[in-house]
Amino acid sequence: MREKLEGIKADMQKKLEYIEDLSALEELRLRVLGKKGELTQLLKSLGALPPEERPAMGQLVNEARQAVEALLDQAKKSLRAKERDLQLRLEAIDVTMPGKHGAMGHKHPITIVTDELKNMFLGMGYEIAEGPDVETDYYNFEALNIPANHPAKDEQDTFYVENGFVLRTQTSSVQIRTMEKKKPPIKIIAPGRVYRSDQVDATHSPVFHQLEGLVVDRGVTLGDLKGALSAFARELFGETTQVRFRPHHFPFTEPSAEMDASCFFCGGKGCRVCKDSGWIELLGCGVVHPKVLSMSGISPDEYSGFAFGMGLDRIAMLRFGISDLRLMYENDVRFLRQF
Ligand code: 2NM
Repeated sequence: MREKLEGIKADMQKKLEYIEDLSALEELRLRVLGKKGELTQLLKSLGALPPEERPAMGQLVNEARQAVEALLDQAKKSLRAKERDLQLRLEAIDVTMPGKHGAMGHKHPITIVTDELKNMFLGMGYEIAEGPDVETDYYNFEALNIPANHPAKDEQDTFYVENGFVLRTQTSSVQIRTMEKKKPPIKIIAPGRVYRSDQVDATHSPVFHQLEGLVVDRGVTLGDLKGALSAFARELFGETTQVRFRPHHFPFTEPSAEMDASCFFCGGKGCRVCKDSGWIELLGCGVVHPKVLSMSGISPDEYSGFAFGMGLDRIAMLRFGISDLRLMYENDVRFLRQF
């Protein structure tokens, strides 16, 4: 009996050396201490001994049982610790590993320029106004004092949608809508897409972008227009920029002008950017026609205003040295990635 017990203990100690996980340990425990385990069987067999031998043997078996349980306990603790170590190692995060970089998009050059100009005008106290791309004939032409027989209304220039709607040919319609809704003082810019039925080439596209501005208040003069727009030109092209105004004609302004800025590239000496003229044509402008004010419900006797409009595509091309407008609408990533 004594030998058997020693044998069980020794066997257990040997097996424990090879056990690597908790489930194998449990298997071993059942084999020794389970209902049909070796020790349990031994304990049962005590009944067959003569009564005087039973207490001593019983004590021996119990001691062996305690020793085996202690061994199992110890093994269990060290296996648990080993498993936790492994788990911690597997779950460890190496914060020094380089991160995964998602592909970043790029802003379109027209978006960059639009954002910059918006910020310049916001800084001068303008608000940003928006309106629909699909317009009525009234807002796109009539309210701007463009008569029914005006060449701009020709189907060759304007996209007509069904039921007399048009794709707006300038963002002035946004300004008309603002004048109808709001009392002066009005000080807004309207950037956005505009549409004209143009043949595509290096400088023309049926979709392009404009930024128009409108200021209406008591006592607004041509002098205010010149001051505001030359300040804008200096912010856009630099402090030393000169401007000049050339007489022009628009149905919605009187007087009307075009404004040139001295070339930011050569400073006015003449270069390929300004085509040797020293000047860059920047925008159209004028004093809002009294008829335009009164049609939108603003009394021209009480109020006056100035307005201006510029092409954002052309400014983006100048800014980034882009020579062909078509590049801006092809969305070739090799082009877009450069901005
Ligand atoms: C331009 C040039 C000159 C203009 C006029 C108006 C309005 F709504 F007040 F009549 N909005 N924009 C205007 C004036 C636009 O673009 C070259």
